Amino acid sequence: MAAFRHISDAVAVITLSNPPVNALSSALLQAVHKALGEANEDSAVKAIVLCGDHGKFSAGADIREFGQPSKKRGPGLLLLCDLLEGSKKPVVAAIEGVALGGGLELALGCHYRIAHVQARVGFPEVNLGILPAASGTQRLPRLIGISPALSMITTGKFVPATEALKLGIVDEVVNENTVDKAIQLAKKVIDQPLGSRQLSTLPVQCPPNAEALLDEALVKVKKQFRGALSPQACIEALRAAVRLPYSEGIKKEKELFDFLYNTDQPRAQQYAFFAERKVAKWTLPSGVSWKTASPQPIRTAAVIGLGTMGRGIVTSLAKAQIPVIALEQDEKQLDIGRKAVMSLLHREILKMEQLGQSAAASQLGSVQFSLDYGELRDVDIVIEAVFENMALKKEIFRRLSAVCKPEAFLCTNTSGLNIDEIASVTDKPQMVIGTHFFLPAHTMKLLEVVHGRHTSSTSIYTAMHLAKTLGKIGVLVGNCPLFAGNRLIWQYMQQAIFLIEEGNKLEEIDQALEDFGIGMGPFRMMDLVGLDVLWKIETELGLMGPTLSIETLACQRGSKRYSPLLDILCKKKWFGRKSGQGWYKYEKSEGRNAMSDPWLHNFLSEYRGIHKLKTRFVSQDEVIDRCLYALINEGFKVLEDGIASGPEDIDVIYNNGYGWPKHKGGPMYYASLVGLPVVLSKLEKYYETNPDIPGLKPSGFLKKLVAKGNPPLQEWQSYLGSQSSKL
Ligand code: HSC
Ligand code: NAD
Repeated sequence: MAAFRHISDAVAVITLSNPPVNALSSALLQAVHKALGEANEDSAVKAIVLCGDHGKFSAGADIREFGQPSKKRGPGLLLLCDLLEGSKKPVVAAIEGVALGGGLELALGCHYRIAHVQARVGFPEVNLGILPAASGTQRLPRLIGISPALSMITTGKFVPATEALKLGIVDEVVNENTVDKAIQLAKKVIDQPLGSRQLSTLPVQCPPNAEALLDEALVKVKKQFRGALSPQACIEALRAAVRLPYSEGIKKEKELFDFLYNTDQPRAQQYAFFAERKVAKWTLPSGVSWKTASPQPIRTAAVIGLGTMGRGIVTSLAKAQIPVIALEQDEKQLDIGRKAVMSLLHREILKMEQLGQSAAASQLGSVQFSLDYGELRDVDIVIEAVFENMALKKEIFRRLSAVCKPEAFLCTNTSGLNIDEIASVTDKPQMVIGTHFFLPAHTMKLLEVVHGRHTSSTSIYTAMHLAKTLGKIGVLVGNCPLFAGNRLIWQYMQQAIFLIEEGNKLEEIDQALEDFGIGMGPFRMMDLVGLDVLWKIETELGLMGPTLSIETLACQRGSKRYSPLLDILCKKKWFGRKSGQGWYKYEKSEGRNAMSDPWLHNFLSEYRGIHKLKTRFVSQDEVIDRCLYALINEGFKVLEDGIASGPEDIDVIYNNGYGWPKHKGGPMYYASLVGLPVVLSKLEKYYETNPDIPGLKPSGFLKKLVAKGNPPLQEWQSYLGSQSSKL
């Protein structure tokens, strides 16, 4: 690793080099510091270019060094930014690939910035539970103004070079060799005054309503990222930029960084970052890995069923410029589906236009609507998203097997039906695979890729690669009822329903879990997913009991507790948001505003009376404990059954598909943070009082880990034999 330097016509070129992304490790910072000192002292050097090796400027501070004792660190990043800015010789940053976090801070320390047209810049620190802490929160608003800086720093979004040019972050965007262009610019500006290029000396560009903007942003992030501290700290750092001189602003930035650093949140978010990278490197017990398998190109696709999920899947494919054939069962449904897809695509076009992208519509893959299976004969992939019904899915896969070309991948979006059974009706079970999207399918980041017994490694690799193409995170899981994510969520939903039977209001349960940080409480989530969908899943999996009238409703099946409430609502055709009524009432069908339903509250009192269920006060803590520990307990069972490769996989699934708060790392990380002995003792306590709820019975694997002395999460898998893997 070196920041080597060469001189080209009076211009010293200092190159950041730390593969693969030039993360700014202590050693690299030290090397840059040295090279900069030499360049400044060398009288032959009149200007300096700072660039990165391997086609990237820098992905920022080396996250792997976070948490290491600071005395190990050499010259800090902040000092280096100041030295760059204070250089008497002009410094030009040549940005290729990415300039993120500390990388962008270095570039802002430079006097000029040139970016390659495909480069991206940004401050993603907020996603790691911290803030740009080497002057980013103070220099950026001085360059581009408070409002765009606020948006960039609180969202962590990557800004493409062309947008960065419009915002004024870079001075020039080029399509050729960026370093050569930077050298040309450096020569041009030799001996020119640098005062106006030293960002720390400039005033912050501030509209008169800056404080109000910051207040508004604070309210928004508190609501959107409940409990997450870094977005709030980012805003306070920007407030310091508005109110204080640069040097005081820097002190505040450091103070906020130190505050965040002493909480659990950065560690949780950094864990989540590396968990995503680990999951991307899936391996099968057979030795097949992302390194040895190869994906097939997906040039055309088809989606069958344009309901809640299918329409989002079509949109997602079109966004990735993949032409799609969208198929329905009859004219009426096709018409409904067409309107829904067109409306989603229209929204995408508007979003792209707002980002200044020209000819937005032409950047989407074409969508052709059809009722004819014959049209699917040449597509590379088919994704089935019809009702959750095994007989129907089999009928469709039989037809696909007959119609599609032999190399076509046949995917099902089933929420939890047996992939092997679906594959069994085809003559190419190796091409059948689960691609489990999450609602809304065009925006949710997760794709659970479900591996059947006969699924080929090429099919797996292609599905995992498709996830990337769609801008999603693919997580490979094994085949079992409900797969990984839904197995956990089912236990959580069950607890929530039992708790309302015991006396809680569903509004209180949603509130408690949303206060914990989960994006949407269980009842609001069920209403969004569609109670009919849940009902069909439960019916197919034999989890639903017979429901007759309120007097004959059983809240017990054999020795197990059972709630008929979902069945009751579905029999009334109360399917949630889509029908305007579910656990909550909505102002209209597809409405978003969940309102309490007095009928349900009255019904529940009557129901408790008939079944002699004692209404009791359930504390918010018990609500959270029972719902979350039941979910986590199932996570240990999923690991024990070999359905997921490790706790990181479950956490990535929850962070990206189920609205788990990222600042809490994921449910398995949360369990490790709370401590496995605590998780076990709580489960034991709740199971003792509810012996008819098997979901509360502590998993054997959890008990084993506690007996082994509560090992760190990264070691859990070593306590399972590889023979348990279903992957
Ligand atoms: C920061 O910069 C804080 C500053 O404000 C300074 C604070 C100073 C504090 C002073 C206190 C007073 N570090 O994702 P990929 C690895 S915070 C270490 O698969 P892609 C990654 O783990 C940082 N390693 O590739 C993987 O390694 P593996 C802000 C990093 O092409 C490999 O690189 N920056 C790393 O899909 C390839 O990564 C960010 O948050 C890093 N910074 O995406 C950027 N970045 O092969 C985070 C990556 O061993 N990075 N690695 O598994 C990214 O978003 C993506 O990695 C890229 C590349 C878009 C860069
Ligand atoms: P939905 O009821 O909203 O839509 C199903 C669609 O399939 C309907 O438009 C229907 O007309 C169509 N269809 C039925 N039979 C068909 C046939 N023979 N040919 C073509 N189209 C046909 O259901 P959904 O919520 O979109 O769920 C679809 C699948 O996705 C299910 O397997 C479900 O379990 C799964 N899933 C749902 C969610 C969710 O949150 N709703 C999430 C993940 C997975």
